[in-house]
Amino acid sequence: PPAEIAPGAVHVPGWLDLAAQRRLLDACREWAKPPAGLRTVRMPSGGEMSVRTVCLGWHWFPYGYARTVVDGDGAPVKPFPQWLGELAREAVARAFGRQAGPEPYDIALVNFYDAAGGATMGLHRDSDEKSGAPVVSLSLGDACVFRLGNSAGRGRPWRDVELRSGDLFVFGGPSRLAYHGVPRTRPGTSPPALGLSGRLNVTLRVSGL
Ligand code: MD3
Ligand code: FE
Repeated sequence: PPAEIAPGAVHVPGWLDLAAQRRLLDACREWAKPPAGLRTVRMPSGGEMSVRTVCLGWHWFPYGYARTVVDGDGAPVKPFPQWLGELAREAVARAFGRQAGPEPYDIALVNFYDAAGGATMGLHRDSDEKSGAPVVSLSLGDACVFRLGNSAGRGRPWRDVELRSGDLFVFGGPSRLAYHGVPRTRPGTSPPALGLSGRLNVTLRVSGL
């Protein structure tokens, strides 16, 4: 059942069945291929993110959105498929019990957490979108500890939630600008039938651009 973890932040465990997880994983494997495929993001500070990322619809770079891979191979970003937009609207309806607003979902960011490399994501806010529409998150593969903080800063209070393969999380309202991150994954917990080593997270967003 959906659980409201914080105002506007709703967790729906096991929303995607195994067949739906497989379809999404197969699509991610296609999207990962070059050009405009999976890449390592370099921060302005010079450090590299430990997750690897592929973008659809709009290319995210620190810190903004572009139509080409401005900090990589320069290729046009892959298109955002209509079925992902429909999936996002179904996700919002399931989590919030009401229809999503009129703005079309037009960005997908796929993050790959390597099991062996111990990939994590530090606490941050997603503030490069011009729209306040809810962010939809879908998890595949290894479980992880997801940390949901507050919108004032990186400190407490926060809540740690275990995210597993097939889980849906939607972040809207007061949680849209909350700090959040992934302090650890749990290597070896991916469902064997899925055929994925490591963790994938797909976020669906409205650019407002
Ligand atoms: C809360 N991804 O891509 S998903 C990200 O699991 C990101 O890869 C994490 O943070 C991951 O930016 C966490 C959950 C998530 C995504 C977007 C949010 C939580 C959010 C936006 C606003 C508030
Ligand atoms: Fe984020």
